[in-house]
Amino acid sequence: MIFRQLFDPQSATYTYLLADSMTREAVLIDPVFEHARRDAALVEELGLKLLFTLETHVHADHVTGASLLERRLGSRIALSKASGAEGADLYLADGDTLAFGRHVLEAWATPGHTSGCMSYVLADRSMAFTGDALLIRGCGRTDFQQGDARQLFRSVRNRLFSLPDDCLLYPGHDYRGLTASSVGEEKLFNPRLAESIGEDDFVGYMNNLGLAHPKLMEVAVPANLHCGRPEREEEQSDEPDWAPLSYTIAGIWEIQPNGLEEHLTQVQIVDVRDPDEFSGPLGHIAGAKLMPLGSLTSMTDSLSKELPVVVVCRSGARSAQAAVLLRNAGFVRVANLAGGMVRWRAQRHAVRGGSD
Ligand SMILES: N[C@@H](CCC(=O)N[C@@H](CS)C(=O)NCC(=O)O)C(=O)O
Ligand SMILES: [Fe+2]
Repeated sequence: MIFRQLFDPQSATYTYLLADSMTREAVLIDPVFEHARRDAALVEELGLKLLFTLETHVHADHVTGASLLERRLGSRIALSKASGAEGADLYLADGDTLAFGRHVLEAWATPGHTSGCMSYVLADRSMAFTGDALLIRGCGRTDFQQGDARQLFRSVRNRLFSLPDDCLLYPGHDYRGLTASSVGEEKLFNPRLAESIGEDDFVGYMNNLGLAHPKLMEVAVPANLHCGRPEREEEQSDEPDWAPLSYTIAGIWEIQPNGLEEHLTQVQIVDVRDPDEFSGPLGHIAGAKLMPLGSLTSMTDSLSKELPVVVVCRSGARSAQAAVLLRNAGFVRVANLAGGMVRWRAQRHAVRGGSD
C-alpha cells in the first residue's frame, strides 16, 4: 500500500493519502483547504486516481479541501451521515466499507468529540485513522458540536481499544509533533483514556480542559457543513490563468511579487494606500494608479474591465479588502499582491520614488 502522512502546520492537522500500489486507486482522509494544490500535485505525481476524500468529522479548526479536490481531480466526497453535512456524494454509517484497489477501509462510528465522528480502520486491522476521537496521549475536546465526554469514553474504550494492540493509530491532529501511536500504547499511556482510568474520571478531566475555541471555528464549521464549497459561484470557478495565483481561505486570489513582475505589462496596478505613503519611503510600482482604499469604489470608472487588476498596499492587508470591493463592483480578474510593497521591495523589485 502507498501511504503518506501530510501536515498542515496552521491547524496541526494530519491528512492521510492511502493508495493501492498496483491499481493506483487512492483515498485521502481529512484534506485541508489551503493544501488542495499540494495534495492534488502529490496524487498526480504518484500517478494515482483519487476515488474519495473522506472526512473524520465536521472540523472546527480548518476548512476541508474536499470540494476543491473534487473540482481538481474528480474525487467524490464521503463522510458520516451523522455529520449533518450537505452536498457529499456518499454518506457513511457505522460498518460501511470503502474499497480502493485491493484495500478496504471500514467506517466505525466513534462519536463524542462531535456527534458525527467516524474513524476509518483498514480491514486487516493494521492501521486506524481516528480523527479527533483518539489523539496521541490525548483526545478531542467535547465542549462543542454536540460533544459528549461519556460518548467519547465509550467510543474509545469499547470500540477503538477493541482493535489489536499492534494496530497503528493515526490521529486527526498532533500539537506536539508526534505522528503515530498504537492501540497497546494508548491503552497503557493515554493520560485520559488508559485502561486504568474510569469514566467519571475522564468526564471530570474533559469538563475542566479550559481551552479557548478554535480561532477559525466561525468560518470552518459552516464551510465544512457544505463540504468546503466556497459560498460564491465565482470562487468555485476554475482557477484564473492570467497569472500564477493562489487562492486564500479568505476567498481572495493572491499574486506573489515574482508573478506580478512577469505580468506587469498585462495588468492594471491599483495602489490603495494613502497619497503620502504612495510618495513616501516605500515608493510605488511604476504605472500604479493611486486609489486610496477609502475612495476606491468612487474611482473604479477609470479602470478597464478588460484587463486584470492587481491591488497593492503596504503589507497586503488593506489591498485584500480592496480586492473584495473590486470584485463586488464587478471586476472578475482581481488579485492581491501578497505581502504588499514591503515584500515587493524585500524581493528587490523595482520601485518608483521611495528611499533605500
Ligand atoms: N488553538 C487551536 C485549538 C484547536 C482545537 O481546539 N482542536 C480541537 C480539535 S478540532 C481539539 O480537540 N483539541 C484538543 C486539545 O487541544 O487538547 C485553534 O485555534 O485551532
Ligand atoms: Fe476536531
